[in-house]
Amino acid sequence: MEQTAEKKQVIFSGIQPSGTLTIGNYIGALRNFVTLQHDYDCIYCIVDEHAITVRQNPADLRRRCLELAAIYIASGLDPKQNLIYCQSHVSAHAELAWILGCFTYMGELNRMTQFKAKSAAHEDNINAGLFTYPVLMAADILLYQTNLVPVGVDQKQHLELCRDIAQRFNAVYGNVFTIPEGYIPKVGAKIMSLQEPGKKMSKSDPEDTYIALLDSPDVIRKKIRRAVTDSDGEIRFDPENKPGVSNLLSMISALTGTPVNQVVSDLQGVGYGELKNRTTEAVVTALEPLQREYQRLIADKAYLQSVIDENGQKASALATRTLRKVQKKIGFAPRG
Ligand code: ATP
Ligand code: LTN
Repeated sequence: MEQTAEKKQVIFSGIQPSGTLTIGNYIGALRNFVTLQHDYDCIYCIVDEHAITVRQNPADLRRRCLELAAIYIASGLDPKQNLIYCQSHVSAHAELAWILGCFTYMGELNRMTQFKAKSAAHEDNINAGLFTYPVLMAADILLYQTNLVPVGVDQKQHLELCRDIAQRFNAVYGNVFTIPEGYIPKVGAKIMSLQEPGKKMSKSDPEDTYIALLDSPDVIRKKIRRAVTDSDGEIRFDPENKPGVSNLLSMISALTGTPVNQVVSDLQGVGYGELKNRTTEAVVTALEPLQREYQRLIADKAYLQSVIDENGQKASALATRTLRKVQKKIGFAPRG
């Protein structure tokens, strides 16, 4: 992060290295990281500790951390201006999470819809980490005195809990934490699965339900051609009654920067085949430069490693400041 005379506000966000990133991650989160990077001091974390709340293969997890660093940079984030690093390299995250866990109620965590959904999907592994996941997320955010958190709408509930925890802590110990605000995009905050458009597109689901950022144009075309729509043949934006069609319209709108009603009127008189062609075109065009840059970066593992090493050290210095303050306020014995 560059030192400037005037202190900018702080942005923090994270993405789990739990699979191949999807167009949902891109539209809901990543591309907003890129737009916001010039106006804020930005910290973009690879949240590997969150990823292990679901069982991960070690070799895959290791590889995906560097891949995600490459995706961040390829999408346009400048690693000299933004902190791009791995959560597990900064031990303050886990340490603050422990403390904040003592300021979080079981009842609050029990209400989290992501916990309910993930425990239903992984019945054989409903672990305590999955339950306390939002506490670690709160620690991520609060460690950096974050003002703004760009995320998709599925993270809104976690963000509200983070604010509640911070306010509760501040009420006892004074103004220790900045209270963060969410930044949720107006269009594309929840891109839906191509096969079950009533469900969020997710990188942990089967291949044909999502478009991966690194899918070739051919694969993208095939997946969109097979996307579930409906049988009334009308192109109209109505997420409740026409989730499949509305999902494609949202993607076009978000990726081309055209208001949804304009996209709809441009498509009057054409069929779903043409809607799918236009969606494919919008996705392929948006991803082409990212993919090209990614291929160049991923060939240079030493560079990627140096980015996460250097940025991890800088993040650690920032995080430790808040952690020490918290430890002192709580009454932990001073260090000699
Ligand atoms: P997993 O399936 O492993 O839980 P995920 O695909 O939901 O992962 P995350 O790493 O949890 O992805 O999310 C990274 C960011 O992308 C978050 O800000 C999240 O809100 C956003 N995001 C995830 N899926 C979507 C989606 N379908 N539409 C819009 N934003 C999304
Ligand atoms: N829980 C988020 C990922 C995440 C995050 C964060 C996002 C972990 N820590 C801090 C914003 C800020 C998710 O998308 N599943």
